[in-house]
Amino acid sequence: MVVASLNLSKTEKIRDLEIPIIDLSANGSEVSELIVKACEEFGFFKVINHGVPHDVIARMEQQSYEFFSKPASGKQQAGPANPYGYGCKNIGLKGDIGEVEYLLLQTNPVSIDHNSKTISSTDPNKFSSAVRGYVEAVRKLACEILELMEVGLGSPGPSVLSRLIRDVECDSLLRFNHYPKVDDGAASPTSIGFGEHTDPQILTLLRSNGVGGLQISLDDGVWVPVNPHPVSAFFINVGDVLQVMTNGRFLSVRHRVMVNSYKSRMSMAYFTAPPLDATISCLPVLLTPQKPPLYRSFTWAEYKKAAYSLRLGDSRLNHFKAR
Ligand code: GA4
Repeated sequence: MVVASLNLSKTEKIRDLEIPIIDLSANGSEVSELIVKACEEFGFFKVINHGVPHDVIARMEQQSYEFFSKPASGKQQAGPANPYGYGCKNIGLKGDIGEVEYLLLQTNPVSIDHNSKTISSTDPNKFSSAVRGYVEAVRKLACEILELMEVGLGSPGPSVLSRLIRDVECDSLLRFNHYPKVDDGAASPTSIGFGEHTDPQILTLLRSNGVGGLQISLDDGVWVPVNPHPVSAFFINVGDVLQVMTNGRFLSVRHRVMVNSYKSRMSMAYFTAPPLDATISCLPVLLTPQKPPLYRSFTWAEYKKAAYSLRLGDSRLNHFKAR
């Protein structure tokens, strides 16, 4: 266990900054431009008027709340997170830890139904129907954002990115996190819930319960707190695969979650990933003789294997640079 990583450096800088808010009900071409700009500048933005029905979110949040309210023995029935299942403090397979408990699920219908039986033995159908409804709605939102993004990038023809995550074989994941509030006396108020990292996938769609803690890293170690949004919003971040597919134009943003001593944070993250055998390479529209590919092509399975063989905070993309 690497406990040292829980302490923050005293020299660390925190800065407040307006995170871009994108209203998806606004005019299409303007929205496309704003999405591209946010992905280039921050690799991070919020969306409002996103079309995910309130009751779909509320049902999913309720199920998550009920799961984390169970005694430890009940939660452990969901199986250890290696890598999918219930995890408490241990993150990944290489000894990272954080002040978090979580449930990590694959999102294909067969896995959802199978896992629901151990996650909610009293009412598995209620759990699986909430997950199915939520996944369907957030995947639709992810496709919409990816399509707008490709229009903004000037990519001709049907969207390559949304096709990858619509595939029945896609490897997208759903993660529920519970960051219990820390006892004032027992831990410092700057404890790490989830250490700094980038997401390996294409795009992440995140919701939280209105308790802060998420921070994004801009450059040179400056951290920006992402405050909860007053109206229903999703936080969107660019993952490693999207950085590769845009030839480094979009930033896979480093982020982390801090815990506090006044209120528990709950969040739900949907990670959109391609099928395991999909080849990841730069979108043709972004390749020019002046801008050759920064990364070599690889399959998602290859990338995922590398991710699980490294530590949470390691930079995986360095291993995939073109020669
Ligand atoms: C970060 C993004 C997702 O939460 C996740 C994480 C995964 C895990 O918690 O099992 C990883 C982490 C994440 C990146 C590197 C590897 C894998 C822990 C870890 C040390 C589910 C994912 O896909 O990658």
